[in-house]
Amino acid sequence: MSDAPARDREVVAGAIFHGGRLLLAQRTRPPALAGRWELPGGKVEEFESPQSALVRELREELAVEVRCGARIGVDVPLSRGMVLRAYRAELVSGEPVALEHSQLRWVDAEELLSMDLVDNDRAWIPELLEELSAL
Ligand code: DCP
Repeated sequence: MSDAPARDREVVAGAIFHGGRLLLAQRTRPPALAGRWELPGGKVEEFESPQSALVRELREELAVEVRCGARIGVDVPLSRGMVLRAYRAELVSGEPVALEHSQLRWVDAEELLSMDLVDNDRAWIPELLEELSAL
């Protein structure tokens, strides 16, 4: 974990769409979030771009190579001045594996609505649903 102050730091999350489905990942930590589902991602390091951070995080967490695409959905304020932002992530190579999550699931629009998403990620449901309905 970095010692840099958290203020103004960004957390990035990737929306990977494939075959009409969206990839969700089930968190293992912290205890308050364990078992709940999210778009995979993590903190942007100091001197790192959000795009590079997303590529790095998805490589570390899912063992895939992605290309970072456009923003999707609203900025979600986190504690300590941090902000959470979702980006489209296009799979370039590899099949996602849960290296840091307890499991992964490809969901369609109906399944997305039934998943126990972390509260922050619920902010993106309208755009995610719109994309899934258009696929
Ligand atoms: N977060 C979220 N929704 C996501 C991804 C992250 O609400 N789709 C939140 C959970 C945490 C914060 O953002 O409060 C940071 O996420 P992670 O713990 O996944 O990030 P890192 O793994 O980079 O953090 P660290 O290595 O510092 O534990």
